[in-house]
Amino acid sequence: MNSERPEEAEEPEKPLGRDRGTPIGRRVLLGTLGLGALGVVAAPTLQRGMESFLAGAAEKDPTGLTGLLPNGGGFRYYSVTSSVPRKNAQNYQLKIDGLVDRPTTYTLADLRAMPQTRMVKDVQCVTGWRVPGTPFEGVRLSRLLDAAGVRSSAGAVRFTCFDGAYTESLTLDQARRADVLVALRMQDKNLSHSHGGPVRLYVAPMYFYKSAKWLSGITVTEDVQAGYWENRGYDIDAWVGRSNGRDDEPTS
Ligand SMILES: Nc1nc2c(c(=O)[nH]1)N[C@H]1C(S)=C(S)[C@@H](COP(=O)(O)O)O[C@H]1N2
Ligand SMILES: [Mo]
Repeated sequence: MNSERPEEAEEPEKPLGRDRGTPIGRRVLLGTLGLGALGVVAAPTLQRGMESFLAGAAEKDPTGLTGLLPNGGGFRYYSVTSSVPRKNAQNYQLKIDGLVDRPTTYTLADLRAMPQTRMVKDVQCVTGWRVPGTPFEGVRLSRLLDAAGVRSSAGAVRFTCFDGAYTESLTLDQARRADVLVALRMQDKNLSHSHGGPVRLYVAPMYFYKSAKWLSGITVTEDVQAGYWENRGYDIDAWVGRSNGRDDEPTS
């Protein structure tokens, strides 16, 4: 039987500003507004603290709904694991192996000493949010592949992360594009832990799930292997505007 007084009649939902189209439960809405007030109080002086607080909350929210909280830049923080170890210049390592002549392990200092490429493009997540004109800076992946000496039998590259769970991959042709970086900086700052620092992948022309955070391994392989989200339904060739049934404006 139908309830005579459905809850909605008493509590009409309000649209949530920049996320009008997102279906969002009342409890989450109220939580968001509460944190919004906190943000207004805390943001001017505690932006960094707020960022890590939000990142911590996001890490415990597999739905990604904490991404709707105000975060000063339009980004949402995603992690598929509940916690991620912190790495810095003292203990960070990036290992390149697989079908290469010269397997190599780079420190952060090694990567910083290489020629850096900076580009400014929109970021597009497959769930719909887009952040305009975001600077990324780092070493071209093609340079690292050339230095390692890719063997002729190779056809793809697989990426692993020190969160211990996330994976991605690209064909060798995609990986060698000039707009694919092993990024050390984002928004003209060293990559923060929440954004995948100290080093993340940046695949400018593809949906942001390709840009693996907390990058720790690059393995040259024969064939493309589906990554974490691709095993859960996302397209392997993730061109912005030409995949995942979406028609967003291309980013690169
Ligand atoms: N290691 C790792 N990388 C990741 C993810 C993740 O959960 N873990 N999420 C992906 C997705 S779906 C997006 S939209 C972006 C989010 O990046 P951000 O947290 O810096 O906004 O990271 C991508 N790379
Ligand atoms: Mo995403």
